[in-house]
Amino acid sequence: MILRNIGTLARCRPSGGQNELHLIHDAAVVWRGSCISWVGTEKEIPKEFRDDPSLDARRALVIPGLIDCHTHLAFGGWRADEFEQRMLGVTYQEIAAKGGGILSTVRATRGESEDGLYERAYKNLNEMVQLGVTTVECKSGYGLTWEDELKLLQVYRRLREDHPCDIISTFLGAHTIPLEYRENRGEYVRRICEEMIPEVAERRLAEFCDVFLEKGAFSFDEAETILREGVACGLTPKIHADQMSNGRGAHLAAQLRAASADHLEYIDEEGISALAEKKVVAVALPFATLYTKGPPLPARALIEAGVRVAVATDFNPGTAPSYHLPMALLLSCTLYGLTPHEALKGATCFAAAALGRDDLGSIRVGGGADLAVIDAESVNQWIYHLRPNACVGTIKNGKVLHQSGSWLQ
Ligand code: DI6
Ligand code: FE
Repeated sequence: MILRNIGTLARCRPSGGQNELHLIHDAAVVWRGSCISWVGTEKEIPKEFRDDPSLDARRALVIPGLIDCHTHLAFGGWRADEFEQRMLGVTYQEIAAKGGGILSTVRATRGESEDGLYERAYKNLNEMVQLGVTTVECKSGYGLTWEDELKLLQVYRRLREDHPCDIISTFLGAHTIPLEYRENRGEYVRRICEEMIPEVAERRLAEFCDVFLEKGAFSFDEAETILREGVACGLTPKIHADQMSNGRGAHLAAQLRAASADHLEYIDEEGISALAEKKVVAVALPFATLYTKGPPLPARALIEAGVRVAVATDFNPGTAPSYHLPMALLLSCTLYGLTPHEALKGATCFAAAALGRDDLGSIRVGGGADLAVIDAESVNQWIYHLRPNACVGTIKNGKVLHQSGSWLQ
């Protein structure tokens, strides 16, 4: 298949800085099966491909299929009532201290069946596809008993089998201390380490192990214990780090050579150097900043230090109730000062890096044909306009999953 008549192609290769998108104008992409066989200008399409069937991109912008590298995709219920409270001035921590917040979603999730959670997550994924998303990282963390964590991880396993998107699972049993263990948190940490992590690893239910290192959640020492146990069992660490206070989460991520350190609104200069030195990807989550009215991530300082900054939604019912990744890209510009080009690199090949997946997130020969066709004349125009139906086509492994308008004719 040839996708021709591409106005601008953003290849987003891993080389180069945050703003280097490896653009080609008047481009074409050729794939056979699920794999890209050729990329270049339309004029140069080699003879051997010229008679392949083709799709007309109608001068659109074509980018790699977007990667949402941090979501809590499956959960029960919503928390719109808490949102109203927060707008009236009650803080996230105050709500959590009264048994709301994460614990309220834990109650709702425990009350849901695996099938119910699966159906809802599947629908949400389909809406993400319409925005150009083709790969989604999904965290457990709203079960907090082995049975309920397993239920969430099974949902992700089924999605991995049934849904055309790439689904990457993360075990987040250490999201918060469940109510039953509030007086005995050591016992919960022990259970995570001795009972849950080995089973998750053995049954290959997740690739990553994540911890919410924060006041009211897990301490530095607890996070270190849990993540080291994960490493011992073959799970790569990720950390919810320095989100609402500086808990030296970036340092721990660097020490453990985590795949990513996520949030980081309260990171300090030393933390930035630590991430840079150990090449840990920083994951910016602007919806969470927006909804909690948190301070901005020092994105410019991170980039200048040489840290790759990924951008993701953090989709969850508390601090980021949206899976609109293009809107997260816009917010990473307005809140953190990224440029649209830098933001796009953060949701493509740097997001792939946060997932340890070099095979994803860029348009190159030999890579999977994961593409989003955007009806905009440039990356700047696309992000700045935030037009609701800008994504007119989504292609995953060479198959068209979403199409709108008449670009295919
Ligand atoms: N940080 C967040 O922003 C979410 N989890 C986390 O570790 C919040 C999750 C929630 O409020 O339900
Ligand atoms: Fe999160």
